[in-house]
Amino acid sequence: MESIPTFSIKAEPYSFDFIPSQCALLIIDMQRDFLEPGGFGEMLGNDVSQLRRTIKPNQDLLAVWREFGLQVIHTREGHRPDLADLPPQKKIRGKSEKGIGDPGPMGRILIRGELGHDIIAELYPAPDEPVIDKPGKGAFFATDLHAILQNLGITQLVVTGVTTEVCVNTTVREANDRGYNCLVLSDCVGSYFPDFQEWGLKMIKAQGGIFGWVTDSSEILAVLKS
Ligand code: C5J
Repeated sequence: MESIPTFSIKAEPYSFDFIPSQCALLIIDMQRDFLEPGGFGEMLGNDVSQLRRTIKPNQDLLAVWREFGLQVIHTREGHRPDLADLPPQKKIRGKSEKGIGDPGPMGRILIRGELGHDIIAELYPAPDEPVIDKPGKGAFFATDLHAILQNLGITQLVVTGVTTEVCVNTTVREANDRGYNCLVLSDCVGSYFPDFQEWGLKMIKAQGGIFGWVTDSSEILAVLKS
């Protein structure tokens, strides 16, 4: 029987067995409203520079990933224009003056089809890269992500995007429960809050990798380029 090419990547809590043919790069919610100055995230008082530092490492990784013809999948958090998939409690939580569905700086806030909901130009999906529109924080809830991964024969995910403690952590936990091995890249995920960034990563790799592995993009790029 032919063996499947597997490469060891330095990671925490121990090395990750990277199988390129069974691995997808999952880029979470790199949307204008979360990352761009003047967007919804900044309107809420968040420091978008904490997220913007992830753009360049994601771009570099994506370029190499595409060069090797490996699988890429993007996600976007957002809702139907008629708000039928928006839980009322998600709409009112936070008690902010403007919330999901209201007119925002880049169109209706977190509504599919609006400018602010779309992915930033620097990481814009290629036509053959699936984009998962998710109504929740986790990319598996109420989406066809699991079916797509199964059809592609994917068993492991390299996870990047924003925000570390919210949509990245929720997705990694959902993936873990569905049997996927997740490698999270610390320089390619971001939080508005530096301590949540630190603890969000610690929670993934704690207890022998209870939800997955953590490394940075230089480790995987070194293997891909070697
Ligand atoms: C948030 C996300 N933070 N993509 N969304 O509401 O993490």
